Amino acid sequence: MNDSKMITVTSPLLPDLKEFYNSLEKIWDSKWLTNNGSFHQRLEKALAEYLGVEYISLFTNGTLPLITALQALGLTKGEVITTPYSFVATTHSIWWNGLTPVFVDVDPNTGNIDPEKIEAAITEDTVAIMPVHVYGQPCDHERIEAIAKKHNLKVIYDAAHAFGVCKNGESVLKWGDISTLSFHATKVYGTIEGGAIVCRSREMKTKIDNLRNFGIVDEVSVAYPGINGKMDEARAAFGLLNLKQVDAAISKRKQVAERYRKELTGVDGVTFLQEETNIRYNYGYFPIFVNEEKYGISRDALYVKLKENNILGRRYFYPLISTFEPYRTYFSAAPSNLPIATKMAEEVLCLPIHHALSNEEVSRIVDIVRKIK
Ligand code: T4K
Repeated sequence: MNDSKMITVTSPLLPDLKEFYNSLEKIWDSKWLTNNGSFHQRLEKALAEYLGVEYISLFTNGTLPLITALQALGLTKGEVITTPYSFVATTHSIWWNGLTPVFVDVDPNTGNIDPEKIEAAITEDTVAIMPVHVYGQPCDHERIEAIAKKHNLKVIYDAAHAFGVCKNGESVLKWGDISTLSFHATKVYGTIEGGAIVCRSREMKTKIDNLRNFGIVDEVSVAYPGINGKMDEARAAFGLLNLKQVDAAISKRKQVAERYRKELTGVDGVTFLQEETNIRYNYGYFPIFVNEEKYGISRDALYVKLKENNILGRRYFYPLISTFEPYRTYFSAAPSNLPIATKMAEEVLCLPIHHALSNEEVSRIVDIVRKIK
């Protein structure tokens, strides 16, 4: 291990401490700490505006929105088609609702569920599709939603990585029946822990807001077996301050991504996902794919080499969800059913990317990947 400064895959976006302290003073003065307080209300409004969506409900993390989305759509029995190439929370949310996850392989160009393969996985028990905009790469929503319409299925997008992502000027959060977000500290935009649901109607938002608060409708009625998913005032205040600097953070991330693309193009055995000009990305992740035969060493060997140089890349998303203990015996989890996802998981390495990464740090990373050091 050398003694250079540690570089992590991401770094949290932190508001100015004095400004955060001022917000905390206001919360202290008001003595209103949670349960739809004024900071919470302001953040919901500000986020709806920033993201260009009409109905958004804040949550205490990005996993409860997934669980609650399925509840809100009344899905309590059957199969949900999903991707194995994601963070494990995606599939867990299906399991937590007593539903059966059905894994479908991904498209090698995006890492997202391959619409081409969805129909073959539909049975009479299928009730929904849960795709993920992995790394903030928009899914092929037109084809996914055409299939959903034909088979009368709900579509819930796990948009945990897609904060602010737009295609042809439209927020990807407007797609499907429901989209969910994560505001975890490791994300482009964070509230320490946090998340949200974006839905399509006032009625649905009311239902989601009730589900988020134990299913309570008013002082004397509980309509659903809801959960406690509420975001507190301190985190809402943190989120309001971060909203002021998220555009600058995305610009910095974009510069890092552009340098990686420029300086790693042509490295034999290293590829990355292609960008499209009609998409506004958030540069939350920079995955590279290492072909051992062409690159000369394996992805894991490169991962270790970076680590020895105090650079902590992450193998998002390895291992595949379908290989984890709770899911590996499912019929659809067979590696033969998921060859592309299996290959991507074996080759992927997410390089550090965040707003605070210096040019010198990017050079250190690039030099190692290019085998200059
Ligand atoms: N759906 C998808 C597609 C998701 O990717 C996620 C979460 C969810 C749903 C669920 O959303 P949440 O319920 O989490 O809101 C991280 C995050 O914990 C997780 O939010 C995220 N996806 C997943 C992809 O990554 P780890 O285990 O990789 O995080 P950790 O603690 O190793 O942190 C990575 C690096 O970030 C560290 O090396 C240093 C840096 N870091 C991290 C934290 C927590 C900091 O500098 N400061 C920090 O406070 O899971």
